[in-house]
Amino acid sequence: MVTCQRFLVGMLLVATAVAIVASSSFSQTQPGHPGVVPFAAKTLPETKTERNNRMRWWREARFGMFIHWGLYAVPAGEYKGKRSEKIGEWIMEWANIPRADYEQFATRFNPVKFNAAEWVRIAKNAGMKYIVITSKHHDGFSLYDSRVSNYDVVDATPYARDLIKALAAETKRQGLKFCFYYSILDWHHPSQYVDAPGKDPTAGNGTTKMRPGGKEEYVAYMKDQLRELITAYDPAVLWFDGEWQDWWTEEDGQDLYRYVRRLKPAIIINNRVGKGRQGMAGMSKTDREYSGDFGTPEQEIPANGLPGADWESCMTMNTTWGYKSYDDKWKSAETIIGNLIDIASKGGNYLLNVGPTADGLIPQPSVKRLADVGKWMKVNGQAIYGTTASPFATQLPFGRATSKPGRIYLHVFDWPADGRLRVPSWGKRVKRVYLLTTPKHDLKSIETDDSIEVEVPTTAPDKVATVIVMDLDKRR
Ligand code: JFZ
Repeated sequence: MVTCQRFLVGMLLVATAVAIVASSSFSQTQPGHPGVVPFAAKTLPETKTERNNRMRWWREARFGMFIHWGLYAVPAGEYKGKRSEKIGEWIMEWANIPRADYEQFATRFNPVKFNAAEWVRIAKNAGMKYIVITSKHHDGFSLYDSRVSNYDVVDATPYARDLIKALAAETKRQGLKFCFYYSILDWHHPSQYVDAPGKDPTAGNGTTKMRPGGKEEYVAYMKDQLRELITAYDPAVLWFDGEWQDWWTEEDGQDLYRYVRRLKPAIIINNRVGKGRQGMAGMSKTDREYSGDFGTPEQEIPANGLPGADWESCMTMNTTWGYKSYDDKWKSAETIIGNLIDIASKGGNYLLNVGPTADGLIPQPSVKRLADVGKWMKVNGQAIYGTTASPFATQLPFGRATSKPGRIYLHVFDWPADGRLRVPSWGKRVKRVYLLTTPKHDLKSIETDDSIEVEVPTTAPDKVATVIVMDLDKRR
């Protein structure tokens, strides 16, 4: 009796899978598409020096722009009058939108106001050194001209032009690094379906199931897309996501890591390619070797520095990654500057997000705050770029610190009312102390047995964070 039932369940599953495949009018061509360049079999292991050379630009950059853009900007957080506190790019999940209905948004995605030069100018002017844009998010829609899918901006939208091509060229023209976000979870690919109570099997969901034999096809599809993304747009970072599926393993992650690094040995890949990441804290577990070059805390900043670890905290400017017309919970420019300083003082990078509208504009509240951050970075950038973590064992009561060889930058948030800044000794002798903005004017300082007292102006030169430089006595 049991066997018959199991057979019936099996048949039902296959039937469902077949139904799902048929449900989407958009086909996914088979892997091995003609015209894709052959695979370069280059050995991977790299020396510490080679790794340091590969990671150098990224470690020195410290500040990047994340761009979540796609079909979800069309409903902008509302579906059939239904709104949600949930993140906008997950509308296919929380509004339980079947694949065939969600695809209709493509017919309304026409970003005629998109201006690649303006977007890159906004990032560059804010002091950002690299841009990471969603080439394909969980909804499976490709924001570039994919030759292995016609569910993309060129074949499926009235815009019908390759957005990514324009942005990649402009990013490089203005001297920033161009990078991609790519989701392993794919709510559109016929290999995956949803088996959750009350959910349409073709809607979005935190987890999907893989139909029998679907994984090989899907991995080949991903590899085809990643090859065309790398060979056509030459990204400096691959920022994977959606890896928390039970059908995705660390071995899959290691294989994909090797595949991508062999296509472009200098590329940098985050730890969401494999299974190492521990939730929102984002750093990789240590019970074994996990694939990926850097940890990815999300919407949070580690309490303390992570010496020797490469990590990057990604964060929204309001409470959504993808555009929602009604999300106005914007962080202040002061908070964003404080986060950047806090993250740099702990040896990390800050990947700050914008969610453009469907007609191609970065929301004005984001533009305004990024311009304000840029004003601070124009004056104080040297205290962020190319710095390493604070040398102080404990958190400074008045702010944070960043380091360079022979120099400490103090970032003072809470200015001493008595005009005396007390810096705990940390074993180094200070040669000179001065405001970053007045390098020729020394500030008086006296060393006590456990601190250095610096005489500072009565009012804070910068109301957000004033940088004081301490040049160290190299002799000891
Ligand atoms: C993921 C995406 O789902 C989200 O849409 C956005 O792209 C963000 C940058 O990354 O968000 C996550 C990822 C992991 C968890 C929660 C949200 N998690 O581990 O709980």
